[in-house]
Parts: sequence; C-alpha cells; structure tokens
Amino acid sequence: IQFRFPKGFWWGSATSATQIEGAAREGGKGLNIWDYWYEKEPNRFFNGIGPDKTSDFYHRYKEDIRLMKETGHNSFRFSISWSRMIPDGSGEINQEAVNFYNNVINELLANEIEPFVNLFHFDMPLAMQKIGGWENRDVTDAYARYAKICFELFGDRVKKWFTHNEPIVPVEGGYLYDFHYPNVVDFQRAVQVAYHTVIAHAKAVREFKKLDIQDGKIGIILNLTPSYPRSSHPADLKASHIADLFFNRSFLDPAVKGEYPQDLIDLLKEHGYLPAVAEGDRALIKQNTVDLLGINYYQPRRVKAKENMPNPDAPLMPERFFDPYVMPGRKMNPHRGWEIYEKGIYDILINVKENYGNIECFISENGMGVEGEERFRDEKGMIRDDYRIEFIREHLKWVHQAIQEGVNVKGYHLWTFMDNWSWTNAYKNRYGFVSVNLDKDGERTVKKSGYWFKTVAENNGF
Ligand code: BGP
Repeated sequence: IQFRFPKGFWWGSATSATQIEGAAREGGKGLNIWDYWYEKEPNRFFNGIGPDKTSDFYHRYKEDIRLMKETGHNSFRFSISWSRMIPDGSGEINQEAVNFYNNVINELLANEIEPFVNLFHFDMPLAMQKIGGWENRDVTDAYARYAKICFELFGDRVKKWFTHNEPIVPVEGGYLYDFHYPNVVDFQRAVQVAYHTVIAHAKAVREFKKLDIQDGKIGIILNLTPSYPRSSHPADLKASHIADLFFNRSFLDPAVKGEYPQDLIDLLKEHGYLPAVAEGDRALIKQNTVDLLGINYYQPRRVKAKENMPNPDAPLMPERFFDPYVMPGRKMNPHRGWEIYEKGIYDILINVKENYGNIECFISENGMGVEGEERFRDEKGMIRDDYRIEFIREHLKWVHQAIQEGVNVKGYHLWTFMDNWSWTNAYKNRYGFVSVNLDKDGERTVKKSGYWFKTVAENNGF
C-alpha cells in the first residue's frame, strides 16, 4: 500500500434529499422551491424529469444502504428535507417524515455506517420562499427551530451535523446568475440573502450548543474553489483576492473564525452594498463557530484583472472586479465543462491548516459527472468507469500529501453514492458508485469504481 490513510478515516459518499428521495408529494411532504419551479418550467434545465422522479430512496433506502455496505462505506452524508419534516416550514412536524428519517438512521447504524446529516441542501420550503426566503429574517428563526427539532429527535444517534451545503450556491443561482428559483438578478438582494444564511447558520449552531449533544459535532459544508490569478501581477492578484472574498471567504470566515473579512466589508461599503444587520449579530456570529468543516471540491476558479474598464453605472455584479481566465492546456471534464485540477484539493487543505486554525475537516464532495455511461457497460452488466477511479485516486493522492503535512483531514466522501437527479441537468451527468437505470424501474448496479472503492476503504489506502 503506497498511500495509507490514518486509522478511522471516513470513507463514503454524499447526497441530498431532493436529489434522491423522490416521493415529492407523498408521506405528508410539503412542496419546496424545486417541486414548484419544475412544475412551472419543466424543460428549462430538467429535460422533463423532475424531483418527483428521482432514485426513489424514500422507498428503497434498505436496498441502497445494503449497497453502501457493498461499496465499503463507513459513513454516508444525506440531507433532511425541511419541507418533509415541517411541510409549511414553521408549523406542525410531520410524523411520517420523522419515521422515515428514523428508519434511515437506524438502518445505517445497523450496517455500521455513520450518518452525517445536513439540514439544508438548496431546498427552501415553498411556504418559506413565499414570504421571501432568506431575504426575510423571520425565515432564519423558522430554520433554527427546524434545526433544533432535528437535533432533539435524532441527536441521540447522529453525531455529525451540518447546517448548510454550499450556501453560496443558492445566492449565485437564485439571486445573481439565474439558475435557481426565484431567478432574481440583483446584487443587493444577493448580499442580503448571503448574510441571512450566515445568521440562520449561526442560530442553528447556537441551538446545537445549547443542547450539548454527547460527542456531537456541528459543521458546515462549503464549496471552496481556490481562486488562482493568471499571474503574480498585482492587478491579477487583486482580482483573485476579490473573487476569493466573494465566493469562499463570505462563508468560510464567519463560519470558522466568527467574523467577516474586513476587506469584504470595506469593499461592500465602498460600493454601497452592505446588508441590513440587527443588533447582536456580531456576537451571534462570533460565539457560534463550527467544530467541523466539510469541503466540496470540483474545480478551481481562475481569474485575471479586467481587460476593459467596467461601466461604473451598470448594476454591480461580482464580475465588476475580475475576468475569468482560461488557462492554456488545462484539463477538462468535457461532460460537465469543469476543469480537473487535482492539486486544488491540496491547496485548499493547506489554506485551512495555515489560516483557519487547522480545524477538523473532511472532503465532503468531489466527483466526476459523465454523460452516457451506459456505453461502458460490459457483458456482465457492470459499468467500467475507469476514468472515475483515476479521478478519485489522483485527488486522494493530494489529500494524502496534505495529511503528511499535518492537515487535520478526516475523510473523503464522493459525490455521489448512486446516480441522482441534478439541479441543472436532471439525469444527464452521472456521478454515482452505483448506476440507476430509469428505464428499468430504477434498477441499481454497482459500477467498477464502487468495487474499487471498497478495496480502498478496507485497506484504508491504495
Ligand atoms: C454540488 C452540489 C450537489 C451536486 C454536485 C454536482 O455543487 O452540492 O448537489 O449536484 O454539485 O453538480 P451537478 O449535479 O450540477 O453536475
């Protein structure tokens, strides 16, 4: 074994409620923004396949957890659907949802798979969005109540909790670049939404700390995209610094350090875009930092100084401060259009060690979306996804290197366990260890990468 990982390393995968559960209108679930948006615009991103037709984990969780065992999982991250738990977001608890999540948690534990539970994965309950979503401060209280209910109901068995997955994405998608509902393009509103998400997060952490769950850890999951400048020219460095402030540090700093970067505050102030804040917010954020950081990594962000002077009268967008930079010779995943740069995962981890107190962390998502994987199915029925094995292995080498250099990184979770429904392409790009055949009633088959991963997990290395 050339790359050996520390004892107890967390091997597993990640997923989210909307992307796997299905049963969107079953079991007393309320609608969320995805159910609603899909109904309005079924062909915009979704190719006519909505979150009502996903991998059907709601009914098939037992079979799926058995396959987790077969693919070497000792841990698994999923999310609780807020609108399943509390159909209107702030009122009655749905007992059928409590039963379902209890069953999932118990089944995982019976298979010696540790549940990692995330509370919010892009899925705002529709009733909450109708009163403004994260723009409305009241929603942060409804969310903290929901979080508290989950901690109380499941905290005896679930010890790893996360408030949000990639909280910057609903800001980008919903309020800047028009790929999530409510399809707003407005920087001022985006700033408010981002700020309230941090407040909601801090309130949930406060609830968690009050309960003092034995051995419990509370964290957040962030998609950290290292922001590389084209060159070391000061103008390029400044461009990458600002991109880093907007897309990484706007959540990383408050969550881990308990405060916003002063440069970010100054920049927003200079342009007149500070959010509305309430008294006591600063202390709330300061006192409620996380114990554990989940890091999602897919691709870096490369930027350069703006080539043309931006029009100062145009509405402000982050791109006022930098241009994207296409690095010659970069390696691409052609299916998803994302750059593959394995060393990025190491750069993030070193940054966490050097600038964020070497907080306990793990890779909570990393993965490769591929279209048309059926063509790799062999005569025995197995998809031979050697490209995925290579993708994982090359990233793991850099994680291993970071561990050698003292980074406190405790695990690696692939996105994702089984092929699932995606926010931007429904079922086009497949990411799973396990394939799901929608033409054959969702039939599951383990891919080559799933069996490979099992040997890695068993050997704790490769
Ligand atoms: C992450 C999300 C996941 C997942 C993944 C793959 O940003 O946390 O929910 O979907 O990206 O992206 P996509 O499905 O858009 O290819």
